[in-house]
Amino acid sequence: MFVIGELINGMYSKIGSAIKERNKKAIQICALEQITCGADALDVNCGPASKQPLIDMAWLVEVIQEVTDKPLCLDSSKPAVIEEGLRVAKNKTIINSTTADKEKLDILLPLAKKYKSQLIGITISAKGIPQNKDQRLDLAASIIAECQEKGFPVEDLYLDPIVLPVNVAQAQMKDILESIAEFKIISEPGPKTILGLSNVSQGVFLRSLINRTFLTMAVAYGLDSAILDPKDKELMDTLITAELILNKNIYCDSYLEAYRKK
Ligand code: THG
Repeated sequence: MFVIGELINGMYSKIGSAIKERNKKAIQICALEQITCGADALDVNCGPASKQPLIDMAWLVEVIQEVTDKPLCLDSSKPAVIEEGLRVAKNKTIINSTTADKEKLDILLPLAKKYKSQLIGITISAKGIPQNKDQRLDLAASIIAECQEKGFPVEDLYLDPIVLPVNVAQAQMKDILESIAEFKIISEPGPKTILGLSNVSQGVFLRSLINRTFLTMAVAYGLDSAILDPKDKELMDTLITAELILNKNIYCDSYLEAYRKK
């Protein structure tokens, strides 16, 4: 599982103020802590309250890459903000994200090619959030078709079925899980799959339990990558154990420890 740490997000009040006050240390500590806990890459999102998102994104990328060369997942709904991140990034990048809308793909696919970035496609369109698996598959197929048309390698595409909070969309959880398996067989070669795990428990009690249960199920459906809180130790232990059971890492008595040292 390719783990993307979610904590550098202006949505968290501590990070929001660190961005505003240009508190470089706080961002760098947050980056390094997530990596120590097992993050393979870091999501970078200046948050909904940012008044100068282009400048904030460039600052975040520069500050983070002073302390790590892990890939950066540039998270914004505004293509100009993503481009600013791509422009200053020395590390590998993942664009987070394009929707299935042609206008968005027309901007972000050429950018991904120009900067040799990977790309996350979320199965959402101007028509709104999908309500079932068929709608998710239709949107996924149109993103893949657009990649093929524009010569962007589908292996560098991550498709995201869009996870909704379980208390608002309980009846859709099974569709979301099945979408993960079905996205991968739309094309040959197929895309990778990803999701924003913490969405599932937003506004819900027992968040950590819900997160780790959902992640375990998603792993069984073949999930490749997740944006999550790597500082949640029980979540990371559950992930490593789920992968052990699916024969994705070698068994030994001290497998948790062995995996962390890898
Ligand atoms: N897909 C993709 N990218 C994404 C998401 C996704 N990026 C953003 C988000 N979803 C993933 N990241 C988070 C980060 C934080 C939370 C949820 C998802 C979260 N935050 C607390 C809350 O809202 O309750 C904030 C608490 C606080 O303020 O301290 O839950 O789905 N491609």
